[in-house]
Parts: sequence; structure tokens; C-alpha cells
Amino acid sequence: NITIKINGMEVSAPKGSTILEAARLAHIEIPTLCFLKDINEIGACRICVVEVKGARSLVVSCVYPINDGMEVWTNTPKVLESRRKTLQLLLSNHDRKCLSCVRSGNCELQQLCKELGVTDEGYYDGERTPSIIDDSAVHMIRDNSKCILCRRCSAVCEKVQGIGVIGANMRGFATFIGSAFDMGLGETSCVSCGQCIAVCPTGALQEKSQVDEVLAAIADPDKHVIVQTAPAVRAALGEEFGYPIGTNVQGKMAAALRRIGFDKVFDTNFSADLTIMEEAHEFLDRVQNGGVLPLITSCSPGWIKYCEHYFPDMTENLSSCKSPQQMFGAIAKSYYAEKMHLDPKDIVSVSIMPCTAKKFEIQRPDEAANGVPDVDYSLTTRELARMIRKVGLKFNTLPDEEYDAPLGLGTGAAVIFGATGGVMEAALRTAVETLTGEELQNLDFTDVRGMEGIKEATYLVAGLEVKVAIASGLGNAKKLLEKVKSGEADYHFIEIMGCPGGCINGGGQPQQPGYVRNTVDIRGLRAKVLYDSDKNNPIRKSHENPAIKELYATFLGEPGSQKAHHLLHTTYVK
Ligand code: HC1
Repeated sequence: NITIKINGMEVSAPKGSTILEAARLAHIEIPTLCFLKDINEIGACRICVVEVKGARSLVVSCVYPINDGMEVWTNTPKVLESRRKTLQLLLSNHDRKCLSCVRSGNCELQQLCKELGVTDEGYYDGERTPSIIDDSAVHMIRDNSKCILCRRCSAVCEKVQGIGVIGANMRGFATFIGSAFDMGLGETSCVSCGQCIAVCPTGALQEKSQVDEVLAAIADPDKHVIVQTAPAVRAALGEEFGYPIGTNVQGKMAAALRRIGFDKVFDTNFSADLTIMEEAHEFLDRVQNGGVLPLITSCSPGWIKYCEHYFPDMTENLSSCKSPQQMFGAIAKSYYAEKMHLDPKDIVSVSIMPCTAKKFEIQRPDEAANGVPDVDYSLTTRELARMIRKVGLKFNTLPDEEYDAPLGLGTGAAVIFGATGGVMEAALRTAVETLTGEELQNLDFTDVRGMEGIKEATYLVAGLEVKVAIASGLGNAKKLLEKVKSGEADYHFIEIMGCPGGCINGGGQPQQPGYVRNTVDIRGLRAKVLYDSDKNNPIRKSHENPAIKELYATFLGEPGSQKAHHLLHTTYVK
């Protein structure tokens, strides 16, 4: 360790720490804006400047390493004035329409201005970057006039996802974040993961919202409007209403959706179980009949688009199963419609997802099994929070309520879909019992749990060695697939999720500010909600879900049946 002085107090920090990290050990949070640990350590925004004895000018604490005997001051008038000036300069080229901005109240720029007492917004007024709205992508909108050039978006796109479709164009005052050749995002090979939105500190990036369209459908007496909520939403929605990260708000969410006016409140967990039935069947079929292996999961639409763009020769490996979101929609507009004597055309099927790529998925070809889209609107967790506020619900005081039957019943296997490794674990529970014909003694496949980007495990099942791998985040997916392609690794079954950590960290989840992202294990806390929910669920295997059993017995026949194929499976483009 190295001992330094911060604001006159001695602090001991590991060698190699930055001033920012050492200050944290002394309970001082130096403000940051561009800094994202391991992703965007560029010292560009200069909000985190501090005074260091002997240094000629203020130093950038997020990248400046400590050394023995160093003396640092984090809050001198000179430091505070510098930060204020930086904010004034940023505001001089910012649209400042806070009142109508989607991020008002959780904008990191707004928060810093408030904390540092920036009272004069127009101090350096002059030429401004014009507002150029790029709404060419299905899932999101970019507005350069709210961009502060922190480069978090381009860093996450390039370094974490390995895609790099946005970056800094031009130089100096003309600098703006955009795509190559000024193309709209929708014309690039963006996969719609929304990780850029999740890290954006301001309202420059946001999902394309369809809250008003959904509320209009609810207000239409001729429409039967149903909603499904993805596994990961319950683990994060509470953050929008002040609950600690890692709070399960499933009950209040169901109550809120009912009060918003949805005719039925259902759970994507139901169709996650259905996905397992179809996918485990597909896996065993491929193993036993010499099909293409490794089989790769297909529930994450960002991953699917990535595979189609960047690994087109591996689309044969993709499971033909639709995602749980889409399976839900297809069953809602067939089985459920029949049961309820409804015309599928009168059903409006809405999903609440932690994901922005789901907005893209609902529009894909071959995702309209009943002649109408399986899912009509897909909203993010954030949009649900806005909808709850819009209709005036006091979320925190709502009672805990249950989902509706029958499409609201899901197992423990289904709820863990939302964390990396969860789909694999759920599939193994069903595949192993199907192969051995015996009941599993231990349902916890702990090797495939955890937040590492790539995981591997081998299981001996009925004399058969089954090798599995899991990747989350597309940069990790690329590494794993290259190993498969080169022959360095041979797996039977691979789970890939587009977002690092899986859906719990999806691009549609509540945005946490940089300092929380840098210091709190957000993914781990949210994932724990799902694993606890699994542990507490009396039914923990998809094939034991009674609603799924009835669906097969009375409607679909067997997993992989012709009817199941028509409704629940899809195709890919190369
Ligand atoms: Fe996901 Fe899935 S787990 S893809 O992350 O397979 O979005 O939560 O709903 O469809 O079930 C997302 C989550 C979600 C699907 C399921």
C-alpha cells in the first residue's frame, strides 16, 4: 500500500490506485462524468480535477496514479471553480430543455450542476450544436444537442460489445458522436442492444417510446390488451421508485399493470418454460440424430442480429426456437384467444422487457404466427416506470398482487432466464431429467452461474459427456465463437446473451449513474433477486409447470410437434 494525504488526512491505498480510487477509501466521492471503470478511462471531461501539491495545474483524478507522500485536495475553491466552469461550458452547447427531457431527475449533468451550484446556464452562450435527431433505428433515438461528448456510448459499443457503430466524427467544436459517413444508426450494423443508452449520462440517447400507443390501446373498448413482463424486469423496476438495487418488486408491478388498465397481467416466465420444453427437445434431437452442434440459444434478439451480421455461417447453430417474448405472443393469439373466444385481431399484446432489441424483434419476419404480430408493442423497464408515473400511481404503496392465470404461471427455472447462465441451467434441469428418466437430486448447476463473461462446464448425463459454454456481452460472444470456429473448443450447447450479465443488465433497464456503475455490483444484486425467486418457487423445473403441461395436453401435442413448430419456431437471415 501507499500512504497519501487527501484534504490533510492520511489515506492508505493499494499501489497503482488512482486518486479517485484512493479518495473513495477516504469516503470522498470525487464527481465524474465521462469515467466508466475499465471501459472509458480517458480523463476527457475534467470534472474530476483535484489539486496535487507540486503539480503545475489541476490533475485529472480518474486516471492519475497515486505515489508515496502525495498531497491532494479535492474541494479547494480553485477545484470547485474549475468544475463549475467545465459545466458552464458544457451547458453553453447543450439544449437545456430539462423540463421536457426524458432524463430530467436522473440526468448526471443536471445533478452535477445542482450539486456544484451552477446558477448561470448561459454564461458562455454562443454557437450551438444543432439538434439533429437520428430516429432511423427501430429501437432508439439520438439527439446530438443533448450530447456532452463523454464517449461512454462509443466506448461500451466498441470495447464491451465489440461492435463500434458510433464514435466521434470531426474535430474541435465540430465534434459530434455519430456513425461512419453520417449514416443513420438504422443503416449500420447496430444490433439494438441499447447498452449505449444504459450508460448515457444525459438524454442524448433514449429508447423509442410507445407508452402513448399502449395507453391508447388500453383506452379502446374494442381491444383486449394483455401484458407480459420479462424475468429481469421485476429485479430492477424498483430502482426507478427509490428501492435499493436488488429488490424484487414483482407483486407491486403486477398491481401497477392491473391499475394501468391491462385486461390481463401475464408473465414471460410462462413462455420461458415453454421455450425450455421446445429447446431441450431440439437439443436432444440434434444430439441423437446428428444435427448441427453446438446448439446456441436464441432468446436474445441483440445476439441474434449480431450472429446474422457477424457470424452468418453460424446461423445453422442457432436454436430455431422463438424467444420467450415471441412464444408468449404466439400462444396468446392462438391458445388463449381460443379459450377466451377472442379474435386474435382484437388482442393487443404488450411486453415489458429489460431490452431495447425486443422492439426490433417484434418486427422481424416470421414472428407473426397467427397472421398478426405475435407481440404488438414492446416497452422497456424504464418506459413502464414512466407509464406508472404518467397515470399517477403511487408505486411504493401498492399492494403485492399475483399474475393472472394461465399465462402468468412460471417456474424457478424460468425466472433465472434473466441472468447469464440461467437459460442453460433451466435447459439442463429439463434435458437431464428427460435423458436419464430420473429425478435430479440437485437442481443447482452452480458452475454456470455468476457474472463472468465466459463460463464453461462439462456434465456426465446418462453416460454422455455434455460440454456447455455461456457468454454474455457480444465481445465475449465473439471470443467464444472464434474458439469454436477454430476448433479450439467443442461444445454441445452454448447460451449467448447480448448484454453483459444477461437481461438483468439489459439496455432497457433503469439507468444508474456512473459512480454507482463504478462502485456497486449492480448485475450481481439484480441476479440475486432471480436466484432467490427460483429458490423460493415450489416448482423449479419447466417440464413441471402445470400450465405448460396443460398447454401441450390440450393444444400443442408434443414438444417439437407440427403445431409447436408453426407457432413457436422461427427462421434467420444470413
Ligand atoms: Fe430476457 Fe428472455 S430472459 S431474453 O433477457 O429469454 O429481454 O428478462 O424476457 O424473450 O424469458 C429479455 C429477460 C426475456 C425472452 C425470457
